[in-house]
Amino acid sequence: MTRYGPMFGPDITFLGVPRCDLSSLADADVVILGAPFDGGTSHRPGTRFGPQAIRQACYLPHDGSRPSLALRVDALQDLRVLDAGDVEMFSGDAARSVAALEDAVHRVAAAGAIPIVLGGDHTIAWPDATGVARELGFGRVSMVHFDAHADTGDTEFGSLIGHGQPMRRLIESGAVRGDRFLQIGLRGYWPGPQTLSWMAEQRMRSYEMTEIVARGLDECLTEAFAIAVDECDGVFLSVDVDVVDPGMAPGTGTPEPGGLTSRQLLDAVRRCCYELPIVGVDVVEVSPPYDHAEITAYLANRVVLEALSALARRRRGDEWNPRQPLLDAR
Ligand SMILES: [Mn+2]
Repeated sequence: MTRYGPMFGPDITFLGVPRCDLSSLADADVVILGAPFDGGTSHRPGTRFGPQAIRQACYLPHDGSRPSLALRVDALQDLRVLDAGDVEMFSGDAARSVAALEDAVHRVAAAGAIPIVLGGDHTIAWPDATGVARELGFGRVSMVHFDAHADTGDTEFGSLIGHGQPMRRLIESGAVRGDRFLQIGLRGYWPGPQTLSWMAEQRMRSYEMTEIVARGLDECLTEAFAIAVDECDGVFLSVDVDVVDPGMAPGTGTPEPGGLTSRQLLDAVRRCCYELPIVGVDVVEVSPPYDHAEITAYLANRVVLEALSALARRRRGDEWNPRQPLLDAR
């Protein structure tokens, strides 16, 4: 099998990391996949252009090197990070698109590498986490899900496939246990009582922004992490960029005021990938046509880098001290 090309735009890789195809992943630690899909959006589209925007949004050379000042690792060098290009996802055929993505993610997981999927609308979390669970076992992978919205709707416009429904599909199929589903950053005016009752029946744990503000994000994360690792072998991290306040992430399809700051999201992603046994990541809902000054694309690029850097630091094995000064003569 040859490498996926770019579905749209020039054939670039994430910050210049080496290309790969899915038939030769033997030495890969992390494989980046593009999921250029917006056929599941309920409102503003544009996320089909997300993967390319996330790959390129950076002011430094695309040289496959990014030394993290905070974590003292160069994830793109310390880990074998490869970019497989974009899975072909025709937004007019959601069923075929999600099947193709699930197979691609499964191939990465079966090779022992961590898939990092660049969305795409949030529909893709369903095939992403399913593809990993097919390898590690249904019910063996928990979910940490950053989002303004629960994404647990039953149907939308009469369809089971869409960006408001992936989390319900994952729980219904048994890929992810409802009681190992941790949602961070919910707010606003959706869903209604019926869906909330269904979520309660599944014993999902959802941290609404008011609780996060009252208790502090760190305390909520610590509590969520303990649930995520209980009786599970790995954790899937799904980051919907709309968890961040639209003032700091305007380029998205369903903006909801009053979210996390970009700093909070970056720190939270770092904690997830440093403290948890992460087996897959997706970063979704970046819609470049609605972005301004690439604010949202830059944030998503840094979310991916923060995840990679924390994975590299976790793999190095020595303890990380967040209070250590940058310029330490020792
Ligand atoms: Mn979402």
